[in-house]
Amino acid sequence: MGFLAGKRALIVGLASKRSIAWGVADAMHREGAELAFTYQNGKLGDRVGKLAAGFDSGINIPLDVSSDEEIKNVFAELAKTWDGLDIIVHSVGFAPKELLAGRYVDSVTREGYQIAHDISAYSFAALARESLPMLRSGGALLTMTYLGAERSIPNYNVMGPAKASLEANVRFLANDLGIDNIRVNGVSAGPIRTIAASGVGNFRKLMQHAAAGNPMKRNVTLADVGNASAFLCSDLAAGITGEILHVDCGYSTVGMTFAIDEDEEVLA
Ligand code: NAD
Ligand code: 0WE
Repeated sequence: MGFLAGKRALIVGLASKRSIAWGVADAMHREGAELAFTYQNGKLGDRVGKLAAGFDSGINIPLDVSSDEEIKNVFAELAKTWDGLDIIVHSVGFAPKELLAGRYVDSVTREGYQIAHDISAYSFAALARESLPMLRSGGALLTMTYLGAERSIPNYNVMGPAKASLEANVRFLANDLGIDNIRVNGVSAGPIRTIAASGVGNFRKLMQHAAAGNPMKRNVTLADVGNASAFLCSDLAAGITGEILHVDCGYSTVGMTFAIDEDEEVLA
């Protein structure tokens, strides 16, 4: 029996087979969780529906997290088939494309700042609030974050402050919901080539830099992130809340790296 047997999970942020949400759904499905999905818009509805079917799920609900009504509606819809919910995976992030280029100081605007924080950070708190009536004891909320929350990363720009806000949301929600035996955590993933990443210039170079600069000399995989996420949402992690778990092949733990094969006498 899988370590998520008997758990019901809502997955928010599935767009393709390359989505981090797909890696999480795959690991959770393998470990015996029952899954439900949301899709951002009509264009994605059919695609997400087919992916959901691949995970033995017939639940696929529209959700644009910029809409209060749609956030409320998700749980009204879910309550028609499920009498309770154990897990929410929030795997959503967005900033207007123009803000993810050039210098932060030049690109940031009031409207772009608001959109990035609304979609990428507030939406996690809003989902938590609206899900409370159906969330069961032993449940867990999980979100996906990135090192740009903690350190400046070229071009990540306004998403850095948005992820910092998201990570603070993890800690504040964890404090509120702990008494109800509901845990709240984040996974800080290393770079993965997803749809969100493919819109970013020079992402290949960033991936190479990340692999060369971490102890394992490789990039993280959807399975790496999915397995850690499944663990955090399971009873195996019953004592872990308010935490950001780095799944980045150790990139964030090193202070300096030397290139392999070069400068042999320095390494020796
Ligand atoms: P993705 O494009 O597959 O997923 C992003 C999802 O966000 C999509 O499903 C999209 O529909 C959804 N979304 C965007 N705006 C929305 C809105 N208004 N309402 C509802 N949904 C909306 O890309 P991904 O890389 O899997 O991104 C998932 C999460 O992982 C994001 O929070 C991202 O910041 C985070 N993350 C990604 C990486 C990476 O390198 N890919 C690394 C660390 C963290
Ligand atoms: O969080 C992300 C991606 C976030 C993202 C991506 C896009 C592209 C398309 C948010 N909004 C948009 N808006 C769009 O219009 N990551 C962690 C992946 C990522 O994005 C970067 C990175 C990394 C890593 C952007 C610049 C530098 C590094």
